Amino acid sequence: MPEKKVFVGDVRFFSVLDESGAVDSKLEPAFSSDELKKLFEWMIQIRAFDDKCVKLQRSGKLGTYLSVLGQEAQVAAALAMEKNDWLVPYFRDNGLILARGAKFEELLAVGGGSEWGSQFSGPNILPVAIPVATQLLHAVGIAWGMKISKEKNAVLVSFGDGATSEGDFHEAMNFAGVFQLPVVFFCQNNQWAISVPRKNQTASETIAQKALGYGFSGVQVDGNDPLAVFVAVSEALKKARQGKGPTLIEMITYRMSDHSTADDASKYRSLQETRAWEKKDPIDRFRKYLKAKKIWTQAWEDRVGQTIRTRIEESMRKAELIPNHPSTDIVDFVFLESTMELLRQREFLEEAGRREKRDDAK
Ligand SMILES: Cc1ncc(C[n+]2csc(CCOP(=O)(O)OP(=O)(O)O)c2C)c(N)n1
Ligand SMILES: [Mg+2]
Repeated sequence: MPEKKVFVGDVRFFSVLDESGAVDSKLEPAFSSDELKKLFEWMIQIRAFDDKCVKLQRSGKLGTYLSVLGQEAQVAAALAMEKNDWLVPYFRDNGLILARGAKFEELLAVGGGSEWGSQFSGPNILPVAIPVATQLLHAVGIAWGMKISKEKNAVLVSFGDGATSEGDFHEAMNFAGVFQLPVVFFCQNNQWAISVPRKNQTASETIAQKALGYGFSGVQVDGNDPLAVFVAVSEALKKARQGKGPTLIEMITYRMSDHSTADDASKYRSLQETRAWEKKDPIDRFRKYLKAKKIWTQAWEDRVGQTIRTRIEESMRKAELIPNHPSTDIVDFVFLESTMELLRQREFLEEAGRREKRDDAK
């Protein structure tokens, strides 16, 4: 039987800075010194905020917290977005959300249990999705709406390597491919999904290649290189806005922290592995690059760090002013017309609230 090749795939790895901070000048984006400094500031800002959030959780002031440590180059993806684009984040995206204009106090309110914080100040940011991969379908829905209404904007949806094992991921990718939707799938492959290593997540060589199965392109990018992340996301968003369909970006990075403040990663991964990734730290690398360009000085970083710490302290007071929810919200937004059972539960919650107030007054 005669045979012919019917499909040939191609997946590239893209980086601009190497691990020592040396740049491939042909690929360097045209940033001014101020823009480069801003990018660095965003990264040290999220690292400082992250550190504070872990401490606040430890002292009982925040709920379970998921650290962004090691993944700070994600901020570059937010900086690549335009105002009218939409960001659909997951639970390890505080860097993306802040760089898109949300305030520390809003994230602190969310971390403390108030959904009012989710009305983020930045433009077009969906609330953080906690159920793994559900947000991919929301993103595709928004992108479909954009296409129908002929808007020339795009959606960036962010998720982890673990999310690629969910049906939602495949449904979203398939739909986006068939309808050529303006969406960028931004997969932060940090090598772990809680205790499940990347090699147990999928048998395919790369996550990026999964896009080929759905009829669009996938690219791997060095996720600890903020310039590479910026260039790859900018190009993919531009392509989406021009009506040329979706892209899957696999950002290769590493979760330096435990999965969350409720986890202990030393139980399932080696210190040796974590140490090897320490050498690829995105902030250290970018600092070396800025230093070589004579843009960075220790005095400047210290000054910026001090301003950030002051702003974080102020935001803790502001977060307390964001109200919490009445407990009846749990039942009030389930159905348009409530059921007898929910109404019974509502009465119970109201009575519990009244009891709490009486006890407080005593
Ligand atoms: C639908 C669903 N199943 C399970 C969980 C519990 N869970 C929370 S995070 C997580 C792993 C996510 O890994 P990954 O997608 O790689 O993101 P990362 O935490 O590494 O950033 C799991 C299984 C959940 N939140 N939602
Ligand atoms: Mg992961």
